[in-house]
Amino acid sequence: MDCSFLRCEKNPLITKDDLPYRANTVFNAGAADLGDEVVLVMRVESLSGRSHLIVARSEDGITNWRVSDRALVHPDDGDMYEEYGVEDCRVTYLPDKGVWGLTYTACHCAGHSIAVALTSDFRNIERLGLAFPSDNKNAVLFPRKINGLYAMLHRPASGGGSIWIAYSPDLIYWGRSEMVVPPRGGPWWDGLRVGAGVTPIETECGWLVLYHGVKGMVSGPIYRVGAVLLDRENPARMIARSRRWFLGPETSYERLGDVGNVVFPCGGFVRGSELWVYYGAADSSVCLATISVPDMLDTVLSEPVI
Ligand code: BMA
Repeated sequence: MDCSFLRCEKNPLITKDDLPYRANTVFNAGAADLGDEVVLVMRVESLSGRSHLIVARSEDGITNWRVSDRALVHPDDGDMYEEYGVEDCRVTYLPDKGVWGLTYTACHCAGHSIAVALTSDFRNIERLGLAFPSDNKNAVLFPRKINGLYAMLHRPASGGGSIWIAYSPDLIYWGRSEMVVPPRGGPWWDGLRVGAGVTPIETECGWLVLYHGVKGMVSGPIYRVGAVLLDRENPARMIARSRRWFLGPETSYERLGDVGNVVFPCGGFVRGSELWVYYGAADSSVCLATISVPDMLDTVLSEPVI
């Protein structure tokens, strides 16, 4: 079966020209579906070279984006672990708390760490601190507790480029670490390193998790999007993994930009049977692509774990 993402014909949805102030670029965005509007938490790289997080809202999730002129999280907010910038936010609704959990990369003079924060309105946040010391990126929270604990996928730099899982009773103290998805090595499209993207989607067959996979080329890395299926009650156990990618850089806006050949999924949600994924293209715009969840599940399930 040919199961691939369908790119939105309005792509790229948001570029730096849509911002209410001058900046270098806007890209990787977490997403929240509020029903009557879609909220994106986008990474904007300012002309200083550091990134901040800014909110955009649209009723249909495609057109008429209203971009805030005040950062949700900014390196000048006074947090010493964010003074080099904040990047690549993932957004997960936490039903037991009735708020949204944000995970983003906090950049500082000692590297990159995972910061965790809460918001109820996407206007103000409550910082919960760093989940792990550096170097660590690509964190996303599961949308419910598993066996009584919050769960988070993340990517420690010292883990060989693999996705790991950690658990917490309170979103502050994290432990019980296990490796979940290693890069496949060699010439594989996800051979060099991998990192989780969109909030895990609970299905009858397991947690469907999108991830970016990086292949190292002599000309530089190529970032593509694949999927794994994780056990519902023990998400450290991988049930299946896509052998091929579902989205790769093909269009001019994915091939060319500040960092070319990059599609980088951070945000998304399920509407009906469709998965909407907001992804950064070439570190220069925010784009949207959709895919059928049942078709994606069938494709991933037809493939053995490697
Ligand atoms: C990764 C992250 C992403 C970025 C990607 C490609 O390491 O920093 O924010 O989109 O590289 O440059």
